[in-house]
Amino acid sequence: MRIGITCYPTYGGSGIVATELGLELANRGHQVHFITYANPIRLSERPDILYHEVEVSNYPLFQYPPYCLALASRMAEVAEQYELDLLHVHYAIPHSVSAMLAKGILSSSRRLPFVTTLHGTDITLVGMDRSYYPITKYSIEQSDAVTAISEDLRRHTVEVFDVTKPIETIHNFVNADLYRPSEERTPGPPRMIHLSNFRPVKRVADCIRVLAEVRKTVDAELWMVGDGPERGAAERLAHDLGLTCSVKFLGKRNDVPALLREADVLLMPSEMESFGLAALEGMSSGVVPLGTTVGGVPELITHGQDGFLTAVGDVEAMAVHAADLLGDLDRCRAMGRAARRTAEERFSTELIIPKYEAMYRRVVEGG
Ligand code: GMT
Repeated sequence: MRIGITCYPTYGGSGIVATELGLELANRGHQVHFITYANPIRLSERPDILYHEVEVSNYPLFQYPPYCLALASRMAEVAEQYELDLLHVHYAIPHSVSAMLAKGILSSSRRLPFVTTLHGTDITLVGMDRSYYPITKYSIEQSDAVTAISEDLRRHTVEVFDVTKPIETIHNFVNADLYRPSEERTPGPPRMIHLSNFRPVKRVADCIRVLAEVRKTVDAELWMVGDGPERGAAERLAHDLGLTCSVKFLGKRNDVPALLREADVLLMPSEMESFGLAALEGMSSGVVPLGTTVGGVPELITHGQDGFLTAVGDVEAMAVHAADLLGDLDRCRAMGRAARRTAEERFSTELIIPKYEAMYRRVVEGG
C-alpha cells in the first residue's frame, strides 16, 4: 500500500509511535510518505521513506499562521502525486481535520480514506477543551477508521465524546531488537532512569524525591533523560536535597536504547499516561518499570509480576519498591526478564503492525 503518515515529529510519544510504525511498514514493503513540518527524528538514514515538508507561509494579516490548512493542501498534493491509498494521522488535533479536508479536496478525482490514531492528550486535555471539543468529535466521526492506543483511552473517548463510531484499541508496540537487554552493563551503582518530555503531567520532581528516599538504604543513582518545562525545578530540587552528585540530567538524547540498557529500574510517576511508551521501551530493555495506576498503564504493567504500580504522588510507596529492587539486584533482574517477556509476547511489532495493516486493508477496500 501507499501510505501517508502525519504526526508531531518531535520527542513526544505519538511522534515516536508514528515514526516507528512508518519504519516497520516500509520494512514490510509498503511505500511510506511522511507529511510533516519537520523530518521525524528517528527517520534518518532511510532513503526508502519519503518525507514531504509542510511549509506554512505567513502573512501580516495572520496572527496565527494556519498550519492545519497548509497541511491539508500538502496532504492532497502528495496523495495525488504519489497515488496514496490512505492517510494515517497520529494525534487528532489538527491532523484529522487536515486529513478530512484533503479527502474533500480530492473527492471528485480519487478516494482518500484516513485513519486517526488517538494518543491521549488529544482527547484527555486538548480535545476536551471547549475551543476544540466540537471539531475533535466531528473529525473522529468523519475518520474512515479510528484507533486508540489503550483500552482506557478508547473507553474515555466514547464516554466523553459520545461517539458511535467504532474505535479499535491497537496498543503501542516496541521494536524488541532495538530495545533489548544488555549482556553486560557498564560497572557502576544500581541505576534508575526517567525518560520524558518533562511536562507537569510527568511529575519529574517525584523522581528526585524517590531517589532521596532510596538513597537512605541503597547507594543508587538516577539518570534523567529528556527536557522540558519542569527540568529547571527538578534540578533545583536535586540541589536542595543534596543529590547533585547522584542525579544526571542528560537532556534530549538519540541513544535512548543504549541508555536504557544501562538502567535497572525505570521511574514513570505520571499523573496521566494513556499508555506509557517509555515504560514499554524500558521493559523491552529488561528494565523494571515503576508506574502509577492511571490511564492505560495497568494494561501494560502487571503489578508485582513485571513491574510495580502505585498511586499518583505516593512517592514513599514507589521508593519502597525501588529500594527493594535495587537492594536485591538478582530479584530485580528476574523481574526485568519478566518485563522483557511481556514486551515480546504482548507488544511486539510482529503482533501489533499486522493489526494496522488489516485496518488499512479494510478502509482501502471501503469497509
Ligand atoms: O503526552 C502528550 O501530550 C501526547 C503524547 C505524545 O505525543 O507524547 O503522549 C501520549 O501518547 C503516547 C504514545 O502513544 C503515550 O505513550 C502517552 O502515554 C500519551 N501521553 C499521555 O497520555 C499523557
